[in-house]
Amino acid sequence: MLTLIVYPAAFGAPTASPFCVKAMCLMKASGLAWQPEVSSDPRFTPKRKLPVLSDGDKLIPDSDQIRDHLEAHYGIDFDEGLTAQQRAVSRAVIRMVEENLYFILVCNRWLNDENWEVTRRALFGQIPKPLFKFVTSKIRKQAIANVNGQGMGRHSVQERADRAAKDLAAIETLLDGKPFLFGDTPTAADMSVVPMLQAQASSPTTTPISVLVTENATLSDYVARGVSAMYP
Ligand SMILES: N[C@@H](CCC(=O)N[C@@H](CS)C(=O)NCC(=O)O)C(=O)O
Repeated sequence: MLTLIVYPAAFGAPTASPFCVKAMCLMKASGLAWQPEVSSDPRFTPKRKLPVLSDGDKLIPDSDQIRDHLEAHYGIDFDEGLTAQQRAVSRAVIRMVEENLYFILVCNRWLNDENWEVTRRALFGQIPKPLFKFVTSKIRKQAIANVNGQGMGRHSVQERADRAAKDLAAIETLLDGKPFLFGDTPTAADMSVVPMLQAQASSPTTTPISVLVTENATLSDYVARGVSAMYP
């Protein structure tokens, strides 16, 4: 049995991490027998991140590598029916949400002081009280260093919202009235995009970023449709 190691549920999603949700959607779409295993501690995984897929004696880290593994070893094509052109667009969209929108999400959850109070309780509520503040402050410090190193943390909230708005407009244009990005059926890009938008929309407090999804009927409907069709 395949086992997918993911973070616990939070923010109205089956797991706090959009990459873990994506991997869960891939597992569901694969039709293979699998089970989730919940962990809050990625320190002992191959890349010290989650998700990780356990398949026999192999540990496969990273949602992209999990997709590659499922496609290579189980003959699955998550982009079945797509043209070479659509597959290229799919790849670009996945990179846009995972390498840009994701860091905007991290800033929204971890930099914003009000959101952070909710985030730390949602993600680390199981840490014993005497250690809670110390441990969570240390983790936050690292998260802030990461987004500053990546660059997104150096932008103002408004600058981040302006960037997010352009990515979201591109997604809306691509949807163009279709239920999913490339037609009536979800493909790999939807499995990256929907969890990322759902995470932006379920911001602990209303922010300039969260309203870009919650107040946009096309995107909100798309997220609701994707959650119902793709989430386990
Ligand atoms: N490229 C990876 C990203 C995974 C990722 O960034 N996971 C985050 C949670 S959203 C994580 O485990 N972070 C732990 C850390 O950085 O210490 C993927 O697609 O799986």
